[in-house]
Amino acid sequence: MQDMKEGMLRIREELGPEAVIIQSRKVRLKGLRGIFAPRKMEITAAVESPSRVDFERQYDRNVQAKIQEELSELKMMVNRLMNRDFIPAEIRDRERKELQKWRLQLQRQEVLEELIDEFMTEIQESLYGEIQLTEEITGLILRKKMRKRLKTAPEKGAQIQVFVGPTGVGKTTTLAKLAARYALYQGERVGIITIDHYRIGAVEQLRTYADITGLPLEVVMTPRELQHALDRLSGCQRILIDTAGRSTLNLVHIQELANYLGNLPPAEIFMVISATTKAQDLKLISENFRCMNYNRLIFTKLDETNTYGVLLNGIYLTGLPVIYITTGQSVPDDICLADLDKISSLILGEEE
Ligand SMILES: Nc1nc2c(ncn2[C@@H]2O[C@H](COP(=O)(O)OP(=O)(O)O)[C@@H](O)[C@H]2O)c(=O)[nH]1
Ligand SMILES: [Mg+2]
Repeated sequence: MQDMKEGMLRIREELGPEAVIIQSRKVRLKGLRGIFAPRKMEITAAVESPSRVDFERQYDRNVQAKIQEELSELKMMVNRLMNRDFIPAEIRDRERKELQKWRLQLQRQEVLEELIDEFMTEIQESLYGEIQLTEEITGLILRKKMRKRLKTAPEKGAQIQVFVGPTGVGKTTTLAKLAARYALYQGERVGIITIDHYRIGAVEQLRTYADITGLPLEVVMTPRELQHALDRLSGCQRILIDTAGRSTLNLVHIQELANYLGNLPPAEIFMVISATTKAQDLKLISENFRCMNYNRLIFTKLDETNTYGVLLNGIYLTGLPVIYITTGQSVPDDICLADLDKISSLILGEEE
């Protein structure tokens, strides 16, 4: 080749428009001829593989789209902030009043103050400068935010189900309700174990239920006995384990009970909480019983209170789903699956 221009043309012809020059230099032809002839041009070129080129183009497009997206988000935020300044004072007052009304409603329902603050901030943020608040709109947004936090899970129905929690909350009664459901309604083979031998009359209470339903009952006094009882009941599709209610403040007793459960195969461990529990006590319960590795919640005694914040608080503090709600002393009737829409309505004061 004589010069660069000719080189470029030939490269394009042979390798296509994607070709790039990697190196060029002037060389002499070999032998005697080379000494007298003008120097020739040697060009090294290469073609990038099309897949790599495509990939880089796509990558650039993605980056551009992302930047575009972030820009429009920023624009929207600036617009909102600017609009906010134009909201007349009387409308802003109205907003404050609306939020205050809902704050009071949540306080009446004994929702934790920190959770109420979170809700109020979230409502304000989702409205910022876009629409004017009315009671209806705030209510709808609050319901949506609340619904997002409330959690349930499908009735998992693990073979082994354990009931733990403070004293007198309804562990034994709830176990009896579920045992009857499984045995009578679902026709399952059910076995019951109790590690509650501390309280006089505790075993008798369960024995009465077991006798009525004709279910085998094992009473265990040590962790090793628990293992034996599980072996004896291994033919059962369902093994329900009752535990002694322990004072929330007695960490030694709670740990003692946790030792029983340490070697248990995977199980549903229900923390049973009374709906009449005070908000501050609920914090203690959720923390002090943690060593029991409970993984689901049951709320009892909803028939004994008109404040339902405890359900929301319980889910918020433990991060766990609520599965059952109990609403009375009647075995086996007074139990149902948790209905989150209903719980939200109760907390928002929309249902009696
Ligand atoms: N009102 C009402 N009482 C309940 C409910 N569940 C249990 N109880 C009562 O609460 C008391 C204590 O129940 P128990 O099962 O012995 O509690 P445990 O100590 O946790 O085992 C008993 O009188 C039960 O009848 C409920 O959902 N509503
Ligand atoms: Mg009991």
